[in-house]
Amino acid sequence: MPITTTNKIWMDGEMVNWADAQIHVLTHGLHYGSGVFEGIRAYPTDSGPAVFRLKEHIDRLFLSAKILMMEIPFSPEELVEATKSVVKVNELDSCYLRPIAYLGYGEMGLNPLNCEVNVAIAAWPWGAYLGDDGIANGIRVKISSWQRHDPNSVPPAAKCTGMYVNSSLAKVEAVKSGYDEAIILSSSGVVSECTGENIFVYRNGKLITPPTSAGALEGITRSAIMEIASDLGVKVVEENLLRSDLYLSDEMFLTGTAAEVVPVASVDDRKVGQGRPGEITKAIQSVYFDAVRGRAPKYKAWLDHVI
Ligand code: PPE
Repeated sequence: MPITTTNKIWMDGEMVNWADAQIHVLTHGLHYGSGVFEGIRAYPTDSGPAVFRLKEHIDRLFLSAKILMMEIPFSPEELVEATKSVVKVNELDSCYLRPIAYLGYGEMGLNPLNCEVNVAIAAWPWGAYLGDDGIANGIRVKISSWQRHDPNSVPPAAKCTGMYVNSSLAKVEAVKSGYDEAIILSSSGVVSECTGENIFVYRNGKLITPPTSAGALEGITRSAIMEIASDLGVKVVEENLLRSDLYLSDEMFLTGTAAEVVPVASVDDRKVGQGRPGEITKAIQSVYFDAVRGRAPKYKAWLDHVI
């Protein structure tokens, strides 16, 4: 998907023109994957654009940085304000936002402790990550031959740039094989997550999502969906899933900031339920889309208005 450019990018405290938001080729993060990032969405509401769960995303950025022993030279409050200012200055009604903190230029080698930490926040319009048809009718997924990295090699709780080589390998394999998305198993063989989404399965009257110990990111959409599902009276549990649990599920969907809530129509060519989005999935999806657009009073606290 070619990126749609906007006007300004926030870099280390200043608004910079999109085309001038450049870094040196010897930036540490480029060579060693030493960056942490977030993906956030802003949606149109009746009272102007609002950012979904902004504080939670910025807090997670700081938790990722803590794991990497990276000192972000701004406070969470400053980055919350900076993120909102990027939406405002670019006059965006809805957009995807990408805050990133990375080890900068000046030192090379694997001891990063003397590197400076740079921070940038970009915004651009981004449509349905897995396609409009995927959101409406469901996608085809495949179990990847690539495993999620073991928590003692790269901790999945740190949303760090280097970690995404694993996700890209799995995504490319799935797409080249004619599927929309990959499901990644942990090194112990249980279901972890997708390349950039958490997984939910509905089976035997309950909604199940893998625990973080299976290598799943503690997704912010995941936690919103768990709350929405409970409020709808659906039983929600965190439990390990085997690949056969996916084959036998009645319904299945993926969640993520970029992907939003996407039904799964088949796994490894086995239909999920009737091969169409199920009733529970559709109900949850509908409340989610209302919540992000400020149409669900119960979840107003998740929105941070920009103006
Ligand atoms: N798992 C992974 C590995 C992941 O990258 C994401 C977000 C999630 C789960 C869902 O987390 P949350 O967004 O908090 O619900 N993936 C981001 C990156 C996508 C990209 O292509 O870049 C995102 O959705 O913004």
